[in-house]
Amino acid sequence: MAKHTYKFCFGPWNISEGQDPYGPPVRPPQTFDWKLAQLKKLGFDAMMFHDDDAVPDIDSKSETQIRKEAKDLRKRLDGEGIAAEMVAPRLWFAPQTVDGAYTSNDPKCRRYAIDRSLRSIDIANILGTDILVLWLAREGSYIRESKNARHCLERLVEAFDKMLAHDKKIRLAIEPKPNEPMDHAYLPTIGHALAIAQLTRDSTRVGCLIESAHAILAGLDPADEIDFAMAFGKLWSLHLNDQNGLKFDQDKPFGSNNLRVAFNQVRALERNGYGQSGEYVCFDVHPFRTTKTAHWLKHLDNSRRTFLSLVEKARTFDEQKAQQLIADRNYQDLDQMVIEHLMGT
Ligand code: GLO
Ligand code: MG
Repeated sequence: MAKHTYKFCFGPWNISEGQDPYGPPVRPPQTFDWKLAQLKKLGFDAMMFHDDDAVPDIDSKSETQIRKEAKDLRKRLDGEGIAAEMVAPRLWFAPQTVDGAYTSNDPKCRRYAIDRSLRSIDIANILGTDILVLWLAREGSYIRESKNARHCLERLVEAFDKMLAHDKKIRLAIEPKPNEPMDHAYLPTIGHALAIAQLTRDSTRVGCLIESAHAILAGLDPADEIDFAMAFGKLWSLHLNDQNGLKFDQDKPFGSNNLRVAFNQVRALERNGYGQSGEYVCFDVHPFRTTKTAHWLKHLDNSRRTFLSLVEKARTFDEQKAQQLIADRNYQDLDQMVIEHLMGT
């Protein structure tokens, strides 16, 4: 098994203030500069960007202004030695995205979503990343009869094709999530993301991003999703976190809920050589709402600590002994062996 070191990142939204549908923020908002400084202090390598994290109020700005601000940001990032891991169009805030973005029933809104995505690609170019992440937040329905799912898939393909044509190098990493905010999303799993790639003008540039919590919400094991995506060479980014069952998207620290599921994700990453083509390990985690300002960055540092401990656990797992137990179909002892390995006994 090739040994290598991992590179880590998170996004400015992962230093969140604690607002939820039932209550206001509980930590004071901080500037982007402060968040960038914390990322550097924590020793992370890169930052993820929504288009409007990179260029605030993007909808009110001209293409020239957007490019100028992106260039200024690039200079700052270079100065700090921080890379941009990806750019993602935030297609779920604007009034034009109320009924979906690429799959809205209103053609004007679909046009807005595509235009904004093309601007995001321009920003990605300037920031020096070839990855556009597409979390398709509102591409689904609350009411099944409100949209024609077949047309919606065609509209998704049309939008992806426009992005692929806009820039010959850009790669689209689809981040599937089965629900929330929608009742049902059109691309709920990695299988759906990789299947729709086949309908686009360049399937080699349409891949995916796995988020642990999203796989769990789909009732799947994130480790199997990792193996599946990597069998296609299509896992271009990763949002590690944790999730306690079928609830709202919790974005808990990595390993917080189920250490064994986390261990198996790390094993899958190790056996497939994730990171060896420059991919980053991103933590899409949020502080618990109860978190005091003084402990505001713990979830990020702790997720990385857990990840690195689990890399050690994966590398020191007695594969030979495991193989013997497997050959003997003694899965009972294999199960116990994993438990004791994780407990350090
Ligand atoms: C929400 C998603 C979200 C995306 C991010 C990047 O459930 O995980 O955090 O990862 O907006 O597009
Ligand atoms: Mg995510």
